[in-house]
Amino acid sequence: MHGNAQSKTVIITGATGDFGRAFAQRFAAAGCHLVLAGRNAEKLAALHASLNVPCHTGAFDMTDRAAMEEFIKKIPESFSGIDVLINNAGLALGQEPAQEASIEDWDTMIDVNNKGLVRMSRLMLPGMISRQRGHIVNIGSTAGNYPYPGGHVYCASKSFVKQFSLSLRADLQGTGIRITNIEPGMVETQFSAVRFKGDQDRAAAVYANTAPLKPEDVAEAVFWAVSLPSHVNINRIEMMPTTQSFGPLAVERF
Ligand code: 8X3
Repeated sequence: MHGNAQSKTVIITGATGDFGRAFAQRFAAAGCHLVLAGRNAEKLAALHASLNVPCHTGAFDMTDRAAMEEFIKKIPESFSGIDVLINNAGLALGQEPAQEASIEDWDTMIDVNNKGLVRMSRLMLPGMISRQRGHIVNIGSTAGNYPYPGGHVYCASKSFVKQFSLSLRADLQGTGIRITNIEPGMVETQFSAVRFKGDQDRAAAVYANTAPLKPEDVAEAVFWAVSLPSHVNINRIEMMPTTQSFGPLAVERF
């Protein structure tokens, strides 16, 4: 292993989701101390109990700015020297054409994927800068690079994450703080069950008869970027299953 990941304190949002759990397990395996944020206190407690490293957990909703600020204010001293923020909380809701999509779903995606992510970043950066070390890993998506039917706000929210990540790098030059955007394609998780609001058959069809990435594959990419020596910044990692590639542009014919 490169660097000294084992001595790091890592905060993970969306910690009880499939990605969050895989990230927690990967960094715990390296001996990191973890701060786990999620909405469900019971699931956080279960995850905490399954990990053999010091953990602090906090249950709040990423759309609740006051609760987020309170959570950050109350991080115990022994966990407060955060080295790595993994902005993982995020979701897709719906895949109807834009003109039929739910505006509430659009608001929720923007609130969590974008507003939640920028607020967490803004709140954690001053401490990282004062400690002269830190790494923000944003969980983007191939959806931020390639549009697809019904992707509208989800795709746009992930493009936002990509550009925000790159722009942060410009502002943080001279601070030593690293920024990485991880852009996975298809990964078999609860992502599609959430997108399709519990329609398990439709969700399962997304991953049927192919070989999607696993959350552990994404965790390995995150861990690699964080483990590199501090003079190396990985700007972006775009990753897909080998079974996923590109289609032609669509042409309307008369
Ligand atoms: C998830 C990948 O292609 O379902 O971010 O949008 S995709």
